[in-house]
Amino acid sequence: MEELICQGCGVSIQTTDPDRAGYTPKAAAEKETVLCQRCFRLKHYNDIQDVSMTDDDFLKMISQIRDQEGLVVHLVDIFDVDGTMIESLPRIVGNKKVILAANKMDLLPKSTNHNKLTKWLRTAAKEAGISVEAVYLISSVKGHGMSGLTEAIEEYRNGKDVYIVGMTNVGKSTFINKLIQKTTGTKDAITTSYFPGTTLGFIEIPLDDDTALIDTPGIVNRKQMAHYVSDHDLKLITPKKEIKPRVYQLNNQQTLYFGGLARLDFVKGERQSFVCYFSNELAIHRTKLKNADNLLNEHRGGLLSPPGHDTLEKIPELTERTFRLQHEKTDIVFPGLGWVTVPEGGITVKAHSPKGVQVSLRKSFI
Ligand SMILES: Nc1nc2c(ncn2[C@@H]2O[C@H](COP(=O)(O)OP(=O)(O)OP(=O)(O)O)[C@@H](O)[C@H]2O)c(=O)[nH]1
Ligand SMILES: [Mg+2]
Repeated sequence: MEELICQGCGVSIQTTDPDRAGYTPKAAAEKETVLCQRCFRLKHYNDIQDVSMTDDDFLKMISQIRDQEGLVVHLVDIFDVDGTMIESLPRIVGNKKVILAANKMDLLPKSTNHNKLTKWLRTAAKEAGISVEAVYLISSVKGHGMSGLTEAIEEYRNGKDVYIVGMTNVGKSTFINKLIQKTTGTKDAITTSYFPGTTLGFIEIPLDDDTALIDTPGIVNRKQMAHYVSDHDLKLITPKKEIKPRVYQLNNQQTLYFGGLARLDFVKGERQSFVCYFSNELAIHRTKLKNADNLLNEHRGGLLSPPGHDTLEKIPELTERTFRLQHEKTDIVFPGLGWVTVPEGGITVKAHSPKGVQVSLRKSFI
């Protein structure tokens, strides 16, 4: 019998063990369009079932691409470039031509300078050990930038297969769905969700008689905030609309709390503005540095949430790191949560984030 693949997530279908990935009741497996039970539940109830696949299982699957010919489209999430650019990508997928596409552009302010951002991304890719043929800025949800990217794919694929590769949750499946919708009119062909780790196997979308566009499972990055927060909190910290930057004029010895998930202390330097790019729904609180510890102890899970009261236990303790900002326009990045742009240099800040989610600095990209 030919192996059946779930059309939603690419997992191999099995009808014997409800607790294992790919389970489908026998009757459902005989239908024309086969969907595993997990995809069915995600689609209809937005409810995610855990699967017993390790991070290594995912990585091994992606590594199968190494021996194939084709073009790689590396999708990153523009809201979390640091957490989604794959270090040394060629080591995983082999030496192939790579197009870099930064997805979720609809989240950045409309005034964002695209030329500057494209250059910034090219440099970031180079620093990550990836040499790219071209860089595209897209929004898979809105469809922005898609035609330029599809033309480039056609040009660079040289009549070969195309692999859409990226960390979990960057929008690979959403991107392919948009392409399918544009060509056939069918909506939401593949399963997508805001949970990381949705796609479990390769899903081939034929391009012509011999070649295909292939959706792949995401690579897991444990440094992402998404792995430490509850489903409810993940929904809240994930921006859905264009981010409205929130600007705070701070004196030194003042602190900003981003919910109760992260914190930035202005330790030393002249009064200046801190421009915050986070989900519009995430509450930001300003307090005096000397009161900051108390505030957290008393109000974490309440005024300072997320984390919600019931999910406090899940989040690791906040750990701190001190940075001296030398240059103008630096972003202090809380991976997966957002960033704070400091327009002028010459100040000292202390950034707090859950243990495992490491704060970093970058040259501002907006
Ligand atoms: N704002 C915004 N959200 C997007 C965009 N593209 C995808 N998303 C959202 O990002 C989340 C993840 O999308 P998926 O398409 O499932 O991501 P994936 O890369 O296939 O994830 P895995 O299969 O887990 O590796 C979903 O909540 C999508 O709605 C976009 O262009 N803009
Ligand atoms: Mg997917």
